[in-house]
Amino acid sequence: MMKKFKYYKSKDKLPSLDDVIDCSENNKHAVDKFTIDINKEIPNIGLKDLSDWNIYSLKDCPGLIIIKNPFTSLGQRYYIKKLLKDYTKNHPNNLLESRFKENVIKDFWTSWTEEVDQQQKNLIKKSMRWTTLGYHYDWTNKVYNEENKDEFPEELSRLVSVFAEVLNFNNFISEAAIINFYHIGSTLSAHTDHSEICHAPLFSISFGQSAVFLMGGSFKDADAVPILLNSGDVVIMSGRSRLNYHAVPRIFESESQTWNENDDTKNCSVLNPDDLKECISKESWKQFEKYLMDSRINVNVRQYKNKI
Ligand SMILES: O=C(O)CCC(=O)C(=O)O
Repeated sequence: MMKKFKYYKSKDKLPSLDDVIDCSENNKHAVDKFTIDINKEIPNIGLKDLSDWNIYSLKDCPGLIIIKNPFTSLGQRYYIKKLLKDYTKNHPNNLLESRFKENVIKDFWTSWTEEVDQQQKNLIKKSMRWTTLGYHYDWTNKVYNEENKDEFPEELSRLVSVFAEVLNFNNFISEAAIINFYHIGSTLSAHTDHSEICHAPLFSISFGQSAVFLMGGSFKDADAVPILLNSGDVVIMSGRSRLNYHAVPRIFESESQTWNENDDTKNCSVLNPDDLKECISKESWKQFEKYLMDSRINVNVRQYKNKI
């Protein structure tokens, strides 16, 4: 894991991405197609028809499942807006806990969009690293606790329940989430997610620029598999992979901007119309687009306490 982390992180010598697994039919040596019941009914919450979903499991990582971008273009924009604007408001994040506290940071999105000084704008943007939802993670003691929790955002919970149901993880309850904000050049070092009492599958959804995601084993020294993650991709760490080491050594500019392909409202009828308007309007979407130019957002949702 550490050797591969160093290799893909390298700034001096650009790493080759030839060995990075792009989950698709072209990589049959590394992935298996995961079949689902396409006749299941799913709500119109910005997801493609089930018959258009492509899901893979990784031969070398039992329990790891990847849904390749199941979102419609507008569906992606909708959740991007939620993660950047709505879920950063009134939820713990590193800006509120840092030196910005003394300044006039009302909330991350308002501060970033209203700031006129480009340098300050970049500083606010680049300083935002995480927000927590539901049970708030205590980073110092690496625990969750009963006294520090909010109601989990309903729409994010509904989205993850749909993924869980489609994959037959039927009783999943969203109880805690971490939103990670990355920029080109930022990394997340090798770690395991073991603070949850319940080791139900972990759902990790990414938007914006692409990343190399490393999936390792139960020891830090074990080898890791490099996987390409693009905007909209959903990683599910279940079974044996749930407690394995993983890391993000590289963020890089994606080849396509799938969140911009169209603003077709197909399969979006259950989403909030005012929020949708904000994603469709060229004027209001402009700020989100600017943010995404060199950024990646990842939200990973965990069941903390309740046993399946
Ligand atoms: O950004 C990612 O894809 C992974 C995030 C992650 O591993 C975490 O927050 O624990």
